[in-house]
Amino acid sequence: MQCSDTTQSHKYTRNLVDEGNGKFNLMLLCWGPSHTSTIHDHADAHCFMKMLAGSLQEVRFEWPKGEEAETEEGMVEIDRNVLKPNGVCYINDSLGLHRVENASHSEGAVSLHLYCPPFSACQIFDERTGKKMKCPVTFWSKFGKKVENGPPKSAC
Ligand code: 2CO
Ligand code: FE2
Repeated sequence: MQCSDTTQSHKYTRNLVDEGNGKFNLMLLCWGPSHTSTIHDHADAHCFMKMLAGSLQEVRFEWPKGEEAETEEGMVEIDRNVLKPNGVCYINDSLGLHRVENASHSEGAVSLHLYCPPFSACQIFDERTGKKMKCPVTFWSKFGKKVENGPPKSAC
């Protein structure tokens, strides 16, 4: 399956593999060198992740405090994990937020993600202020076919 030409884009791509009859989304994420996600939540879903190739760093953060949480200190980092090939990781909203980054400037990475239940929007956070924004999550390809005319990239 063609995943994407990650050397031509500035953002990792999300590639839907299976919808699990509406019960989950299984997807491959393809990361070019230095690609990174924003800080995001997982819309009350379980998120299981396994590294298939390359390596990624996961940085976890606390939820900003309060409803209108804008902090002067910035968001609080709680953990940092390096995921090597075959490494697994799990997160849900009760464990905090995370940012996932390909720290390599030369190698790509591929990770397999299972979200249960599936979601089509999540919240993203500004690390400096804690301010959050809802954003849709989109697919670069579905079932091996590139999604045409869709938004090119997810904001997450
Ligand atoms: N949750 C992000 C996404 O689905 C990827 S980081 O790993 O959970 O785009
Ligand atoms: Fe995530």
